[in-house]
Amino acid sequence: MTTVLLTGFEPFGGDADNPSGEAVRWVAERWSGPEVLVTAVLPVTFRGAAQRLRDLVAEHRPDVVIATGLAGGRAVIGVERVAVNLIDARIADNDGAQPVDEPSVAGAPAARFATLPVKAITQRIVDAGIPAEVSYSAGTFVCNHVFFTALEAAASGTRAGFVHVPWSVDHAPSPEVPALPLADIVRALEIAVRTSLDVAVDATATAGTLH
Ligand code: PCA
Repeated sequence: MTTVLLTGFEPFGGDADNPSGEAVRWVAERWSGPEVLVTAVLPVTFRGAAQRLRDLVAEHRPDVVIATGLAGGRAVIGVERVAVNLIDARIADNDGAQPVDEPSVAGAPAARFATLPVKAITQRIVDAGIPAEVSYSAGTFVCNHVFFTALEAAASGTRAGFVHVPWSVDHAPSPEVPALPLADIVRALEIAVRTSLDVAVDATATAGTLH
């Protein structure tokens, strides 16, 4: 049986909502298989989130792992390509911890690439009328830490990666902050899962940036 692990995050940084967690709950409600979908909403703590993800991977042995989180201020879905082995927390996590200049995983390489078909996912989300791009930095906070941990923890042959989402329209902290309808965020995550299951070889068109 093919198994997919899809995670979002709890609110953090004093916000009341996190669209990634809400969207993942919604994807779970709508999922009709035939693959098994396991979902979880992770705590925004360096210690707790990575451990929970490792536990979920060990328990369910998923074929696909997609972690998702909020990138407040971004206007489009960001399909992350690179996880760096670096924690440099600009704010405290929900435990009050604020580690600076520490590795995500001691002794591991400086960076790892997502093993999802990131270009195909991005293209299919755009084709569905939802703005998306390949992103080359997931930051240095809890999301990147979970992304790097997922790539370390996943068994070889597992496809793993991370998708950052903008604020949802209903919960954006102010009208000036870029946001997408929650339904579009949900659809984008469904496309990310389905494309990861169906597309064996990623697209080759450039998704690079000049700066
Ligand atoms: N976004 C944060 C952590 C949790 C989340 O949803 C990040 O981008 O690191």
